[in-house]
Amino acid sequence: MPALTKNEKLNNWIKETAEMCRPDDIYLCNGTKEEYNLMIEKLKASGSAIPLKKRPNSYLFRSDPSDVARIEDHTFISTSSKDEAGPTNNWIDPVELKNTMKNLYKGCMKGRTMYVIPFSMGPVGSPISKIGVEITDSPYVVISMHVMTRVSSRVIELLNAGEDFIPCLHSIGAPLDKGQTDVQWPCAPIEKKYISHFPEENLIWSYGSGYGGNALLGKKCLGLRIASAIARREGWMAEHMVILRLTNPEGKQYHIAAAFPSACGKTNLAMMLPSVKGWKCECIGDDIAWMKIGADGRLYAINPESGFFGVATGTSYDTNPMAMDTLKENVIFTNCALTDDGDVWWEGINDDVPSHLIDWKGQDWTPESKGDAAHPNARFTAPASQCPVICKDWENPNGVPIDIFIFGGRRSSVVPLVYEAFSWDHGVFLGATAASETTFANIGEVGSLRRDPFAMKPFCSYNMGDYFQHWLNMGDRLGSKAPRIFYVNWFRKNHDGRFLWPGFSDNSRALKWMCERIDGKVGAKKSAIGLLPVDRGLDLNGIGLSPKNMEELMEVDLKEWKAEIPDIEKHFAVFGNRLPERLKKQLKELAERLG
Ligand code: OXD
Ligand code: MN
Repeated sequence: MPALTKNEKLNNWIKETAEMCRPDDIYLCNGTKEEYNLMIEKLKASGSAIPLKKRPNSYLFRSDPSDVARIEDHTFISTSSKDEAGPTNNWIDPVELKNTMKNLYKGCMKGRTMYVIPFSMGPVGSPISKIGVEITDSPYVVISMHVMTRVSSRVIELLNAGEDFIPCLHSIGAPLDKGQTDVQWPCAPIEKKYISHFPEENLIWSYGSGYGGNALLGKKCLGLRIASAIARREGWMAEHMVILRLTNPEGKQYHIAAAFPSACGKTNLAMMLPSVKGWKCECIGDDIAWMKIGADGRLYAINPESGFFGVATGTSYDTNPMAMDTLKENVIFTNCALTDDGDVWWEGINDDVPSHLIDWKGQDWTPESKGDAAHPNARFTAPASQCPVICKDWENPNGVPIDIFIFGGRRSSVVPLVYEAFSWDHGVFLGATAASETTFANIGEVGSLRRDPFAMKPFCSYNMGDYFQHWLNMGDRLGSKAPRIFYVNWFRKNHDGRFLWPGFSDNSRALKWMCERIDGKVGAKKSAIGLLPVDRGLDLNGIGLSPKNMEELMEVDLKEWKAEIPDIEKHFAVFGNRLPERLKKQLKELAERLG
């Protein structure tokens, strides 16, 4: 086999992988438009890509019903000891897991092409960026990686010059016999799906799924799981956060990084059009932030991705007009419904429910049909550069200086709209105890409360007790230059089950309050749980909410909060002696404040 690159480690890995997976041929990707079109032609010919008449260069894909979301039960962190992976991860001994997976990988690419995708997470050459190489047998993954990461000949040049990379091996696990016709969405049965990470050796092995975070290995696997372990070793942060720039009427800029569990409106927040007069919001990233301390001692963030892999369901001109405008062309849609005139449709896109659709399973659908037309986790994959409010600095290799961290979750009760942490340690406590009611972005029970520290529970690839300590350590290093920390809940409901807060563009009111807090322009009142806006501190001009509504929204019910304590204790107990003393102290102080 001729060497594909001048990077010996890469050539050896390609050779070994080909010997194990036995593809019919091997293709080194360069990220060009021609290459994208070549993949699309292949995907059209196999019936996987459905061209959309209404959106130029856009295609609809339908996945296998067993392959519709991230699969946390089949996601593994394989470290030398179980304790290193910690209580929040599924652990299998690396030798055992590699043996199991090598058996699965044996001959798994027969009848298919093995694509080698060199990509950069972050602007090529940024001191915060990292290079990965994904090997995959899925042309859908190739086009998605073109959008979500930077695939280019410049990355190949860096590799040729000897730059190191993170190997990311992926197979859909569906070899083709000679003459066998392919299915629309080839993948392995659920019991054979493995999304495996070996953080001690910076290695990813994924098998059996072609969907999103299971298959586009730059995103959750490298961007968060492997990166979180590297970040801890190297003293930086890899977080599940949107990054946005807010500019006040005087032109002062604030940079905010916010962590919310999946499907809590992160993409909506990242592209928000503020309702507060004179304020501007620009998007830098909608899912992942990599942050390093700069020469001036502040924390600088980049978005390591170059596209949005957003939940389509519920996205509309009301909820996220900027996302809608991003989706006009060059988009990969997955598991949306198809209209008779060749466009995509999903629940919540508008008020017009068509009288006939083809649903995400490829079946005829009418409003009388039983199930949803689009899958609740239907997705769009779109270039970030197409977003009308993308910040001009979104690809700045130096990143943007973060002023504010926000944590939050989806809570229909208990948690008020917005409050500020008393201190860095208290803010870390808020992140470490963040909880949300579950949705469809991950497979599991919908609607139950799960503690999702820093929205990183599915993505932190080492013992989360140590991860909390890493946050405390970063705060110690940042000192007075540390971002201020806030907690929000856009989802509180009244006793009739109606949302108390309009959300979306009105969330800018909470963000404005945070900016004015850091500028010392507005006061705050101390409560048992943190610092709350004082009367009229929150700009409610023109929002039309009654004082009673606002009271309910901001209420801190000591009884309800006391009831949270045993749950937090239970949540913390899982980390045993890895739980930092400083967080135990925060819990004790909260209990004391609650009385
Ligand atoms: C995502 C997720 O897809 O967090 O971003 O599940
Ligand atoms: Mn996410």
